[in-house]
Amino acid sequence: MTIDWETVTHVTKVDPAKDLPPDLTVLEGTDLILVGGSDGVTEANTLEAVREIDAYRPDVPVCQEPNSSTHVSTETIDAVDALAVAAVYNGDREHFVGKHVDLFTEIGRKPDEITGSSVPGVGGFVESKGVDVVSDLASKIFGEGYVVQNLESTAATRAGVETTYTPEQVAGAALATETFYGFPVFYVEYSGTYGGTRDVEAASRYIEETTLLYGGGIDSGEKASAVLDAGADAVVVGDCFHDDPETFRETIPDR
Ligand code: 1GP
Repeated sequence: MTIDWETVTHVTKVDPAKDLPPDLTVLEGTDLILVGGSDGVTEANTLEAVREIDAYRPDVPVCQEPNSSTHVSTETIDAVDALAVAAVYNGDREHFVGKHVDLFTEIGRKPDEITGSSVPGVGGFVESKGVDVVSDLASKIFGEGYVVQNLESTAATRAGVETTYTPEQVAGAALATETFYGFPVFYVEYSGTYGGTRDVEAASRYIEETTLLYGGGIDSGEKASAVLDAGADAVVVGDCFHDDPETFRETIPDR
């Protein structure tokens, strides 16, 4: 399934290290699922969460958002519609460049597993097949330009974020995403706390083609509406989905 970003206004962030709500009907109305987290995530619990959610909502795209290449396998790639890979502008080098090269290096190795190209004598046939497999895998991946704005969050610690961006810098990162890096998504990340609308307003000035996501502390319809009204294309809701599923329903915009 390809992602039609034009139709996405509500994203659910599922942390595979946490339990899913017992009643998955709360997912009615969400437009896209991102499966990933900062703590306790493994390839196995990612796969389990992806499969459970995909079985319940086969009609919405389910994406893995890995924070390590060790959480990605040929099975997770097969199980998801896409892989969303964060590039953290205000993180350390590892989180803007290093992990991505690791991930693509890992993907470059997968054809050996899939095609058995390490077997001597199969030669060019497998080699060319291998290239196809690599480009198939790689085409499932999209980058997210990220700005992590809550220094207290695990996401900030993990990504080596030591300073937040000013609204002017957020706008600059948004402009760079749209015109220079070309990631399809720009993500204002306040993970765990509500950051208000200031950064979204700043970022939205420069974004036309890029999808602008806001995540962090959305636990009411009012906050979701405020962020969408400020220019976000979609809100991302994580904690509230796991901690208070009934309130989570209110974060899904009426259509
Ligand atoms: C986290 O942006 C998401 O990556 C959602 O944040 O968990 O605070 O809803 P919350």
